[in-house]
Amino acid sequence: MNNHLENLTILKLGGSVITDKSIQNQADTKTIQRIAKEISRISIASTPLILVHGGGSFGHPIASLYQIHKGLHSSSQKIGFSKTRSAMSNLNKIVVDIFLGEDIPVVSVQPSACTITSSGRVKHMDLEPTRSLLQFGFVPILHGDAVIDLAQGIAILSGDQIVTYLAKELPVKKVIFGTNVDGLLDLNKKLIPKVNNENFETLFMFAKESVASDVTGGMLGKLKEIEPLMKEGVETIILNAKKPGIIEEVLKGKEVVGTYFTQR
Ligand code: IP8
Repeated sequence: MNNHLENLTILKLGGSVITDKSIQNQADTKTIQRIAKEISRISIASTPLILVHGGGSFGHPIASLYQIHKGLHSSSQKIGFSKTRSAMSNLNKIVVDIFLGEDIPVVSVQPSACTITSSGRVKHMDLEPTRSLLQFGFVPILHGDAVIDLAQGIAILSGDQIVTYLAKELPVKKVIFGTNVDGLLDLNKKLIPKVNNENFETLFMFAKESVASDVTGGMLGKLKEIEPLMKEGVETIILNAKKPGIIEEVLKGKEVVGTYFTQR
């Protein structure tokens, strides 16, 4: 891996950021546009970037309807698997086109075409295309997806799990989870600004599974993915990507409002 990847950063854009979760298949194009503009002001040469996005109102309702995350139990789920896969490509196309409009050299890497899971966890993901794209200065863009699973036939691979996997396999310095809340909130809805190995365990009680249509577990699922990142020493931040300017600031290394996860 080249030295110029030393600042490699992963930005996950949650489905709650880029879609309107109350209307099926409705992208929040204004927010995507604003975030794309903010990223266009960053030097990809000095801050190489991988983008990952969630499913929001494209992936989750259809996955939930056909219970794709529970595995293949009836042949009537097959059309649901294909529809979920297709919905994610539709959302990805919207995101990609908006980023291209801001001259950001994004290239889609379709997770279902390069990943196999077993019981919902990544067993193999071909990272060569992503690695090469980074080396040539592109911005790979991946997303949560419907994938083939060795143990249960089919599964939903969350964008959050993709982030954790990439951060384990690539020399990732920083991971940013863009959500529609300021970070992890305590029981009084107050932001928890700093988390480390010492207070991590107690946090699970604050994180609830999000509304029924989120088949990958919302904030709780996210915390489970963040735990190994924190232990590996990858700086991880949950922030509110709906806030204008915050993505640009965090990518420029400024301290922003959010929850920061560090080893100590
Ligand atoms: O929104 C799930 O990805 P996530 C994608 O990152 C699908 O959990 C297909 C529901």
